[in-house]
Amino acid sequence: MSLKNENLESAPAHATEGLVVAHHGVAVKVQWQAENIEMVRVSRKSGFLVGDRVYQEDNKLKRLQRKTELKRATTAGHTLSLAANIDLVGIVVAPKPETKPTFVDQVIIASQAAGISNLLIVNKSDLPDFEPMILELQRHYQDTIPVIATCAHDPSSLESLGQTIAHYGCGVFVGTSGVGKSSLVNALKQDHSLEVGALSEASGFGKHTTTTATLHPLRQGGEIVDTPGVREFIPVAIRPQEVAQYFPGFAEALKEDCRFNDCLHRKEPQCAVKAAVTSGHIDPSRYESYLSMLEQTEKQTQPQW
Ligand SMILES: Nc1nc2c(ncn2[C@@H]2O[C@H](COP(=O)(O)OP(=O)(O)OP(=O)(O)O)[C@@H](O)[C@H]2O)c(=O)[nH]1
Ligand SMILES: [Mg+2]
Ligand SMILES: [Zn+2]
Repeated sequence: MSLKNENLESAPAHATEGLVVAHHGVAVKVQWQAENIEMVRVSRKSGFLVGDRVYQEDNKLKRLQRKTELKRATTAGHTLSLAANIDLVGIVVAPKPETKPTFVDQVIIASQAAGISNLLIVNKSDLPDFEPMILELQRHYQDTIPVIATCAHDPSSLESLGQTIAHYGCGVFVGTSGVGKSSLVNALKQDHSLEVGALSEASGFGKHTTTTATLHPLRQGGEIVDTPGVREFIPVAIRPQEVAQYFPGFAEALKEDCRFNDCLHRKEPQCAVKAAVTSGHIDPSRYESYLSMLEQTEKQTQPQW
């Protein structure tokens, strides 16, 4: 399997362009035209991703240049690529199950670093604890990214979500297992093609129902990629200095200069970020989240012995 032409921007004139809509290890599902979907065998290490634009040449599948690539690191330090050519990452959270507090910040930083826009989707608006949750998230994030309320069981609540995805092009849903990613995709497609799983009665968490990423064209326009649930989304290849640059809610404070150019906004004197915390412009809990992301990033960038 050769990927030599991966810096081509469009398929050669003699070839038809397709889109990878699912990945099954030794084969990828390619959508060539509206109705023509085909499984194409590939080697396990071929590196194709859902969202890749591809064409066939000499009986081989080749991919075109990627506009973006969304990646995360595992806690063990491996890099996992989730999808290619994504324009919008929809971070899905819900009152139940809970999402790890730093998750939203992790995804925003990883997306920003990859040049991809974000949207925060607060799902399960029908649950009783929804209102205080969305108010808190709006307070923290709405100056940085749009925050929208949805109920996957109420199609009328999904209009703005569908329009936003269509406006951007290709979206992806990421979030903890059980928050309703597949339910939202089903509702947007107005079918029940994706499996949905009830939360575990014992633990209250999701049961990791979705096990592989799949891409779905939407009737309103655009496409959406459903992904398996993850608890962590550790950004890959980010320098510690970039954490503050991408951290949601820090932009205003960073318009002022810190004393040191390479300030990490931790213990350094005359720091614009710490001044904003003291004056109440940055919430102390947001600053704590920043410090934990900074620490995680430093661990990542240190050589592993
Ligand atoms: N009350 C309520 N339940 C919802 C809503 N959206 C999804 N659910 C339920 O939440 C549970 C999990 O939904 P899924 O769509 O499987 O969640 P997921 O995020 O795809 O989970 P994984 O595939 O495990 O990552 C199911 O029981 C859904 O019916 C909603 O808006 N309101
Ligand atoms: Mg799912
Ligand atoms: Zn500083």
